[in-house]
Amino acid sequence: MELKKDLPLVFEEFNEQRKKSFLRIKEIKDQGTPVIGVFCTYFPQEIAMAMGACVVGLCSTSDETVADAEKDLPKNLCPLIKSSYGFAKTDKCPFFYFSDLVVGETTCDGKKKMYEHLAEFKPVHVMELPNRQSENGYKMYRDEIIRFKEVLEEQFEVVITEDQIRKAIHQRNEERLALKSLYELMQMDPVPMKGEQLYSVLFGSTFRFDKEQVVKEIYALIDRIKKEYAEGKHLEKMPRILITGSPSSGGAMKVVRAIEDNGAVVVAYENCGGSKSCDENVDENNPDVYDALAHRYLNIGCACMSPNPRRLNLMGRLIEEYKPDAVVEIVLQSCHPYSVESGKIEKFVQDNYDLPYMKIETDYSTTDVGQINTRIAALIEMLKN
Ligand code: BJ8
Repeated sequence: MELKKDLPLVFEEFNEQRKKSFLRIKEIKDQGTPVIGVFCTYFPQEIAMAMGACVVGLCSTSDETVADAEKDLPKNLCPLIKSSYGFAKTDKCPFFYFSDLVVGETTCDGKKKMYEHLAEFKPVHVMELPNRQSENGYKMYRDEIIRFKEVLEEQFEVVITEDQIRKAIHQRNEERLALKSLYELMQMDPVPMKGEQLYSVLFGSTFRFDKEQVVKEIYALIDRIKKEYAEGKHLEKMPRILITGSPSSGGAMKVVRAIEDNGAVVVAYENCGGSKSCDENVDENNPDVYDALAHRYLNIGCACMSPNPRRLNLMGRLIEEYKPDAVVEIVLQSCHPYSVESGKIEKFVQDNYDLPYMKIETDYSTTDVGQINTRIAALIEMLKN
């Protein structure tokens, strides 16, 4: 990253990263590097990284291919699942196209069943994810991680050593630490950047394959932001919002835009893509790398876990650290795990922190932008008074 560039331009470049990587992935493939396509934050990336593979996120977030997906899948299915399947089926996503292996996890029912359709035209491996963070669950996921390593070894005719896994763990930890240091800047009041700008870096960095370089760029960005902040270059004081719920990338970012267009700022993302992805690192002191990975990943507080106390723990900590004035939950349509859990979340933030809570159920279309805008505007008006 050139330090001469204006900060908005740096954010814009991260924002464009997914598209830019469409070309890069072909080069990577042409060089003979295996490409592993993934769907979920529970995926232990370090195992694939240990054999030098390139890991790409396949969750699609536009409604462009939803109609194609609905020929095979029911209409009342979560848009993330339909969009992802639609891009795979129509060969419109280069990441799908170049993936040698697609890896899914047994998270929500919709995704699980979609993988069966996907396996008809793509090599798919599904990791069995326990639904409970119990001792048995951790043991089971540890075994499952080893099984996945063996699948890679067999398919790509390689040996993956524990030393290689340890190096990958360190590299991913460094990346998570850098991203966490960036989003922690939002604890400042007033904030140094918009929540949408922050998200462009969090999301864009997942499509950067030069991991060491991206870590350097993120720290350079943090230094720049701190320097400019000290010079008084920051946003005005405004109502602070914490986002939770289903992943908010792509089409669902309309909620974040509505918040920021109406004079508030998103200070924290509890959901995947934000703190769920970066909050915890893998324990590098654990001599059993598989156990360390199983604990780090199974600790994620996704609504697919039942019960799911870790989501509340993280949410409570974020509320204390980021001091939001309200919590907005994005629930993708037909996302039953987050929709059913939303009542608990509302009660948790109201009873423990006396914060207003708003649930927004949406998809990737633009049909509800006006309605979302009206509801968010009313919430922010209330916060300002
Ligand atoms: S760890 S949030 S990435 S499962 S939105 S497909 S849950 S019906 S994306 Fe997720 Fe992993 Fe959990 Fe994160 Fe199903 Fe809901 Fe759709 Fe979802």
